[in-house]
Amino acid sequence: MSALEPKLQSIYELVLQRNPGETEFHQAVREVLDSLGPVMAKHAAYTDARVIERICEPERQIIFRVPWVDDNGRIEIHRGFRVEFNSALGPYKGGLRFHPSVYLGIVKFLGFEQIFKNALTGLPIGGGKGGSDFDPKGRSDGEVMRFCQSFMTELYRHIGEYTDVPAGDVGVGGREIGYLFGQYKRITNRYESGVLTGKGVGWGGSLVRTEATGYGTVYFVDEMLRTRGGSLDGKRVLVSGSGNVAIYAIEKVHELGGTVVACSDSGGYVVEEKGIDVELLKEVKEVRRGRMTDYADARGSGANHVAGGRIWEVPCDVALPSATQNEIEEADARRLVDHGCVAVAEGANMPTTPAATQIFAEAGVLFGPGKAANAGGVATSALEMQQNASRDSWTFDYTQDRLAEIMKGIHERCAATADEYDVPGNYVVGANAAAFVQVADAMLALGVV
Ligand code: NDP
Ligand code: 2IT
Repeated sequence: MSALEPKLQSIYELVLQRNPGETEFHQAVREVLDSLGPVMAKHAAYTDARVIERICEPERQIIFRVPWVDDNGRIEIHRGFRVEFNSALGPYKGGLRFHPSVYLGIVKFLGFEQIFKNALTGLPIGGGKGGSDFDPKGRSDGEVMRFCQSFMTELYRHIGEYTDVPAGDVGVGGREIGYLFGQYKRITNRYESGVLTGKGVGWGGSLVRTEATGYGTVYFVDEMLRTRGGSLDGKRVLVSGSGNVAIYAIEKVHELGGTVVACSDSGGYVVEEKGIDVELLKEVKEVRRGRMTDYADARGSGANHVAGGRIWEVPCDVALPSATQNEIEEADARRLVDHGCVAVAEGANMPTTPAATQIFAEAGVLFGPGKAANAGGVATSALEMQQNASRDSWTFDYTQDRLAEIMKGIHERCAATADEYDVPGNYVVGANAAAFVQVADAMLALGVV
C-alpha cells in the first residue's frame, strides 16, 4: 500500500486515535482511503462537507449484555453488538455474526464495508452490522434458542423494517434467524416480515437467499475471467471455508464447468481431485453440523484431509476465499501466484491482507474485493425486503436472474469506474470509488445529520 495523501493521512490518524485497538476496523478504513485520493481531487465539495470523517464515525453503536441459562442450569453472559453505521441510502442493513472472536473492532470493520457493498448493489440499503462473542458450535438447539431470545430481547428496540434490518453472517443461519424472528414477533406483537432477512422460505424468506452470496461470488469471478476471454469452464478452483458462502460457491462453480478441488474449516482442509461432493457437504455441514473430518471420513480414500494445513498450498487456477478475514497472507498469495492462479474473488469479508492484495496486483491476478464480489447475499436480502413489502414471493428462476443481473451490474460499474480513474482492471479502486461517490452524494443532499 502506498503512502496516503496528507489530508487522507490526517483523517486516518484521527480514526486510529478515536478507535484504539480496533485493528480490523483500521485496516478496512485504510483500504478505502487508499482509493480516494483522485476522488477527493475531483469532488472538492466532499472535503468541505467533511464527508469522509462523517462516514468513518458510525451513526450509532449499541453494546449490550446477553444473559442466558445453558442446559446445565448455569448462567452464561455474552456481549451483543449492533453498529448502525450509515443510513444515507436506506435503513441500516447487514448481518449478525456469532463467533468467539467478535468484539467492537470486528463489528465496525464489517459495518464499514457494508456501507459501500450495499451502495454497489444499487438497492436502497444503508450499512450496519452486529453480533456477539457467543459460539453456537457444540451448543444444543435449546441453548441456541435461549441465547437468540435473550439477544433479541434487547435488540428489538433498535431495529425495524424502516430502521435497521439484520440478517445472518458467520454462525448465524436459518435456525438462528428463526429464533430471532420468533422472539421479535412475540415481543412486538407484529408479524413484521421485513425486520430480518434470511428467513425460511415458508415464512417470509426469499428463494435464492441461501445460495445468493456463493452464487453471486461465482458470477462475479466469471465476469472477471470474461474480460480476458476466459471462463470458469475447466478451471481448478479452491474455496476456503465450508459454511453458507463456501457451499453455494462450490455448487455454482460445478454448474459452470469448473472443479472445486479443496475446501476447509478452521480444523484443516480436504483435497479431492475429482471435485468436492457438494450434496454430501451440505448433509455434513447443514444437517449434521459436522466437520470437514466427518466429510473426509464419509468420502473414503478419494478425499484427503490435511489437519491444520493452509488450503492455499493446493495448486489452482482460481481462488475464492470464503471463510474469514485475513485468511490469505503474503506467503499464501505468493504461493498462489507461483502456482499460476489467475483470479481471486473474495466470498468472505476482507479475507486478503493488504500485503497479499499488493502481490496479486503486481502479478496481474484478477482480484474481486469482497464489497463487490460477495454483495449478492445482501442484494438478495434487499430482494427479500421487496417481496415482504409487496406481500409477494417470487420464483427461484426469477430471483436468480435478478441476482445474476445485479452481479453483472456491479462488475460493470466497478470496471467502468476503474477506467474513469485510469486504473483499468483495478476492481478495488473501482468498487471503493463508485460506492463512496454514491454515499457521499446522498450525504451532501441530506445535509449535516
Ligand atoms: P458460516 O458460519 O456459514 O461458515 C463459516 C466458515 O468459515 C466455516 O467453515 C468456518 O469454519 C470458517 N471460519 C469462520 N471463522 C473462521 C476463523 N476465524 N478461522 C477459520 N475459519 C473460520 O459463515 P458464512 O459462510 O456465512 O460466512 C463466511 C464469510 O462470508 C464471512 O467472512 C462472512 O462475513 C462473509 N459473508 C457472508 C454472507 C452471507 O450471506 N452469509 C454475505 C457476504 C459475506 P469453522 O466451522 O471451523 O469455524
Ligand atoms: O456480509 C454480508 O453482506 C452479509 N453477511 C449479508 C448481510 C445481509 O443483510 O444479507
